[in-house]
Amino acid sequence: MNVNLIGVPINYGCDKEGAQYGPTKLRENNIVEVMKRGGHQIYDLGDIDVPFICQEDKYACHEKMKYLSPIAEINTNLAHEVYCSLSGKSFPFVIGGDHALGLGSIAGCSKYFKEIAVIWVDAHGDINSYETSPSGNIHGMPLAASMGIGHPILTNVYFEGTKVKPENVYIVGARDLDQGEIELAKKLNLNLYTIDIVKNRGLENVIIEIINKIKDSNVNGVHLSFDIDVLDKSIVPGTGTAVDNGFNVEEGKFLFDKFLGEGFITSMDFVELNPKLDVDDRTTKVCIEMIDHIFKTI
Ligand code: 4U7
Ligand code: MN
Ligand code: MN
Ligand code: MN
Repeated sequence: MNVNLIGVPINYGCDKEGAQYGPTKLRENNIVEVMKRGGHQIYDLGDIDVPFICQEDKYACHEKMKYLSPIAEINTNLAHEVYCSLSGKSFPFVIGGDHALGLGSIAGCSKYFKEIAVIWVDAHGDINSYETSPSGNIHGMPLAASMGIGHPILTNVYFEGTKVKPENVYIVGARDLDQGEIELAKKLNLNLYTIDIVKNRGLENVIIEIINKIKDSNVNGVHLSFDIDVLDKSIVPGTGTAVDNGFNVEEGKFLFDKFLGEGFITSMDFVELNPKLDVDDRTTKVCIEMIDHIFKTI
């Protein structure tokens, strides 16, 4: 298949030095060659422009959200690149950078397919708004904003209104949810598969349930957003908000086998590598191993 590789060298969403070097680090480690091993035509579209904003201006646009204005701008550009990729029959593979970019990916996907499902694989829910966020970091908000919850500057990125309906959102592997996120998940009756649920019911059973639910829904596209912090803290030292009790590499690969093997995934994010926090490039190596697996499966 044709794949468009899109880098988003952003750390404004996590407000931590290092996440912006993810795309460069992955390219230095031959991500394009690795993706080609799966027999695909890979078009590296380079990086989305990320303007420099000084630390002093982080709250310039909103007192409870850091770097709101540049994040909205970057996501608008990303959304259009994803939309154009899909229009040109190329699979968008978006690498970060922090998870604030999920907002743009989903917006582009939504504009193209109209009705979409989102599978959010993450130790976190990323369903905060500025009212519930304990940090003000927008990488904890993209999924909420995509569902139309939060500040209008975020919810109206690329086009006005809701990008994905709550009933079409599936969160997998969560184990560090904030109080406001737990309450929102309940209120919206979200398909939330916490790590406890996954371990109780078994990863395969949970994945099969999600696949069946998606097949029974009337969506035309499925976006898979993979935050590497869903993997256990011990495996990914090079990520900004690592959490223990996570998946191992085999479980991560199994998840890709099942979801990608289904053939219904139409775009993907791969986010939150922070090379500055990494130890002996261990996390980069895990990322490359996962990406190798993804493109051999897809
Ligand atoms: B990531 C957090 F408070 N929930 O909102 C927040 F725990 O994209 C973390 O999943 C968000 O890595 C993590 O700041 C965002 C925190
Ligand atoms: Mn995330
Ligand atoms: Mn996370
Ligand atoms: Mn994180």
